[in-house]
Amino acid sequence: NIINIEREKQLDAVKQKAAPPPMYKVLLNNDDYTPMDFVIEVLMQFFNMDAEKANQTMLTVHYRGRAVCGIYTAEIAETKVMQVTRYARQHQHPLMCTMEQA
Ligand code: TYC
Repeated sequence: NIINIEREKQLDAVKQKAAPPPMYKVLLNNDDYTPMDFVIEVLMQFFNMDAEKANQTMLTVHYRGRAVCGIYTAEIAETKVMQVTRYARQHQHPLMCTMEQA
């Protein structure tokens, strides 16, 4: 009956969850000039990696061309890209940090 139909609609409305936001991979790209130790430092400072994980990730970039450093919402991913790029340029390194939808 109509009462129960309306009641079910209310329950469905309460159960609705917000759609998850789109997520973005933040990547480092290889180049011939940025020192390995600088890349490791970036991975530890901006992506919260321990020394072991940072070393592995740096080597993945060095040998394979790129690696995912983290996956974030758009605003956080954009901030990582800007912070890493500013830090690399301050130190006169050409390190490229990019993002793409996960
Ligand atoms: N290829 C660089 C070198 O041999 C090291 C490097 C690693 C550079 C990762 C960038 O994202 C990078 N010194």
